Parts: sequence; C-alpha cells; structure tokens
Amino acid sequence: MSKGGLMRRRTLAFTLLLSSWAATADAASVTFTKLTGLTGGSPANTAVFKADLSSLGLAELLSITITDGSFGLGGAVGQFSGFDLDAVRISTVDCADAACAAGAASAGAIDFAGALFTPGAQRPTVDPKLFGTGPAGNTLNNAVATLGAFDANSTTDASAFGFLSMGDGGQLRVNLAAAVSTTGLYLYIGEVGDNGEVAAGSVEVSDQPVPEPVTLTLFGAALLAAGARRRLRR
Ligand SMILES: [Ca+2]
Ligand SMILES: [Ca+2]
Repeated sequence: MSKGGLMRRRTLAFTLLLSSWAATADAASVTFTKLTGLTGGSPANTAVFKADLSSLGLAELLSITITDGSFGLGGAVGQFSGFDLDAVRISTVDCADAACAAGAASAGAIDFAGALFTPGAQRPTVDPKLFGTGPAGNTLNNAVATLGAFDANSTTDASAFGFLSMGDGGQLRVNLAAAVSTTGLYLYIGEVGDNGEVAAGSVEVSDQPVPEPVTLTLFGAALLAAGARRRLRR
C-alpha cells in the first residue's frame, strides 16, 4: 500500500472512532445496599453490596465500570490500597444476605479476560504493584483476583488470594459476553475486609461496551498519524 493509502486508512479509523464515541451511550450510576452477613474464603470477611438494575431506565446491560471512592479512608496500605474487589456478579436472584449472593446463579458471563484496569494510587509504603494485577500493575490478573467468585482470603499476609486491590481512585471496566435484560436484574459486588473502603456511588452500568484495547491502539495510531501530518505541513 502507498503511503497515501495508509494515511487514508488511518484517517478513516480515526473518523469511525469519533463517530462511535459521539453516539449517545445510555449509562447510569447505581446505588448499593449492604447485605447482612459476610462471605468469602479463609478468613471469610467479604461484605456484599447489592444494586437493583431494573429501575435505572436501561433496558439492557452490556458493561460495568467500578471506581474506587475510598479517598484514602479505611483499609490497608501499599499493594492492598483502595477498594478490595472480591467478585462482581449479575443475577436475577434477589438476595438479603452475603451467603445468598455468593451462591446465586449468574445471569450473564462477564468478560474478565478483557477487563480494562486503571490502577489507583498506593498509600505509603508503596509496593511494586497493586494486589491481583498483572506484571506491569495496569491489568487485571484474574487467576489471583477470581472476580467470578466470592472466595477472597481476607488477609494481607502470604495467604492473600481471590481479590483485586484497586488503589485509591482505581478503576475497573468490564464488558458482558452478551447484553442482558435488566428486568429483575441485580448487581452484586464483594468488598474484602468490610473495612470502610467504598466503591458505592461510583459504579456505572451501561448498555454500551467499554473500549477494547485494540480500539485504543487504533486511536493512538490515528493521533500519531494526525501529528505526523501536522508536522509535514510546517
Ligand atoms: Ca484495601
Ligand atoms: Ca474472588
């Protein structure tokens, strides 16, 4: 392909991306109720929060964004800073206690392998990376976090397992494998430690997918191409 052809293709990618971003995405913030009791692994100290997704004005659910809102309050430091997320589950079972949520059948698969994670800040003393993250600390390692199961060992010693520490202000975005009707649908999230760290009030659900990494790469390439064009014109 000629340089001109390559440039045109990059410009097209840029344009398509902008138009898809400009499309109105229906999203809503959810309100959580804390369930009674605790669940998890050993020790089992995971608090579970429930949100009713049927009253948000969204017909379908396709993505979930969870943002730490702890502002440095509560919980541990270093790699365990911020909201410690044990599990995320959607279910049509209306639970009143944590054990019920841990056992409730899932109403739709969540694509944890494709999760987008933005690490939050660690509180001193800072560790190489947050707990439950990949090698560079900016991805989810779901082999450690097991976000499909309420199974976290609520400890900060060597037996810590089964959760993701998001860091202060950290954000996790996941897509569902397929859109799910919100009729009679509940969202459950588990917080390890039950120590006052919160994500409530900053969880958003949407009927639009979150951007895939490949899209972001294309976007970056388009920006580079646009920059190159500007430099050439000078
Ligand atoms: Ca924490
Ligand atoms: Ca887990």
